[in-house]
Amino acid sequence: MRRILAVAGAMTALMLSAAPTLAAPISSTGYSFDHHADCGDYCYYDAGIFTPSGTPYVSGGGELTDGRLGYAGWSVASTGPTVLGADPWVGWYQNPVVNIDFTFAGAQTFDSVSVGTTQDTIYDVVLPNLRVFSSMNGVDWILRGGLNTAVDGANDRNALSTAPHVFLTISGLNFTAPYVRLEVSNHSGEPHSPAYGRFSFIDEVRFDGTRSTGSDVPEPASWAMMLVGFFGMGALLRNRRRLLSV
Ligand SMILES: [Ca+2]
Ligand SMILES: [Ca+2]
Repeated sequence: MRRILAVAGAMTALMLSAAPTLAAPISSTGYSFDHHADCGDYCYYDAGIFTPSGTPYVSGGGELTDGRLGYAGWSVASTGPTVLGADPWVGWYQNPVVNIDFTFAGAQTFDSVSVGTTQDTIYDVVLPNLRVFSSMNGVDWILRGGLNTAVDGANDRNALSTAPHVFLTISGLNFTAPYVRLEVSNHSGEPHSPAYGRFSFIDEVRFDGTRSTGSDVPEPASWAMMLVGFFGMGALLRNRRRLLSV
């Protein structure tokens, strides 16, 4: 009987190790922010699609999660015809603090948030400050982490550079929620040129953590292990019966 219990215990351990979670990038189901098409003069809309040269941007949204990146030089078009090279970027300066609220398919466990951004000069496009909040209902928000960037000319990249830009990563988050807010703050309190504020430019927001598969039903591999376990127990019982009959 002790051996049967041992087999059952091993099965349980295997089932637990096959829990329906996966360490991976986490995709949002959508996001919203109030200034996606209202970012002031020299606005770099969240167009979501390329627009042919000479036509206005279309406010379609989606650029922050489309996997398409700009270059370190924001003025370089990534591919295709664009009104401005900055097309892959979402940017603004007349709104010093912008909240971007992401929605997920149920509560997910987040480890880090990474934000693609760039800087040309400290009086123009500047690396933003970031904060991450979570919410269970999309209304009440809890601060989970953040980082302040130095306003430093050492971060400058040529506006025509085709090198990769930086990702600012807020790590060690470890919270579980269906809503995540990214607050982007553009150093507006710092001295800046009177003609332009300091722009914040973002081209992509990435989330990493432990993604729920959204199901408690055992996966095929788990079923296979259970069957192996049952057959193993059956074999043990048959052996016991044979021993008892002898
Ligand atoms: Ca993008
Ligand atoms: Ca854009």
